[in-house]
Amino acid sequence: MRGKFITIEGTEGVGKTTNIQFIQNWMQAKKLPFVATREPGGTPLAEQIRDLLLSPRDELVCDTAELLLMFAGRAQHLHQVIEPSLEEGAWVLCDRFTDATYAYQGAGRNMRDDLIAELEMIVQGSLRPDLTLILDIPVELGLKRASDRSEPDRFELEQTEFFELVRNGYLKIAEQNPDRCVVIDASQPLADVQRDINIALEAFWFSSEESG
Ligand code: Z5A
Repeated sequence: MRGKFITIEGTEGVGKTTNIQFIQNWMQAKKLPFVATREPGGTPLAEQIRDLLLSPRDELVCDTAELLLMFAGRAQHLHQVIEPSLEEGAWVLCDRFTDATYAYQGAGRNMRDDLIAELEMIVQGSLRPDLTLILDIPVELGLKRASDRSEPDRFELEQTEFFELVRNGYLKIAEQNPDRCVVIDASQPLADVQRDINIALEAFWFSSEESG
């Protein structure tokens, strides 16, 4: 049976990396074969594209180049990792996917949704995540958490207003895709965030089992 595709999303410092380990533990407890991966990245070529995208640089990266690089990495990642894993029956847990493109390049950089949708169709066909957990947090709190942890990358050098647009972009995606997306209040203490993630995973598991 084909595996399930789960993505985790949110603005900077929401706790994706922290909670991915928790989700992996949940999958292990269910004895599910799974692959954990990330975007941009996930293959040697796509990781090189990630470096190009995230390294701060003097040259201004134009919005179209940024968008195309995101989808170039995604095409390779899908071809080499995501599609074959799902096909073999593994669950795929991905740290960010195309919702990030709608949120960052679409809402954040003001690129047209129909243009992103066209690239999405070319690169993914009909493939969409089965479940998306959107960790939501006030922007200032996320930026503080991220800056306490590491040096800023090219995206983290953006202004607060940019991340407000991105956050609203994610909330709009959740509103438009209520069957696929679950918004988790990530400003809570970690134990409460993980309780809510567990509820979302169990509900998804139950409905997947029901539908065979
Ligand atoms: N991007 C894009 O523009 N378009 C696209 O299509 C895609 C991506 C796919 C790389 O993403 C960049 O690519 C990203 C968008 C862009 N922008 N940036 N930067 P990334 O996912 O690799 O990088 P990130 O968003 O910066 O993730 P992050 O900084 O690694 O944050 P995180 O994983 O969500 O957070 P964390 O490391 O788990 O937690 C941050 C700190 O908070 C850490 O010290 C934790 O211990 C702490 N933490 C976590 N949860 C809690 C709670 N509940 N309470 C207290 N403290 C907590």
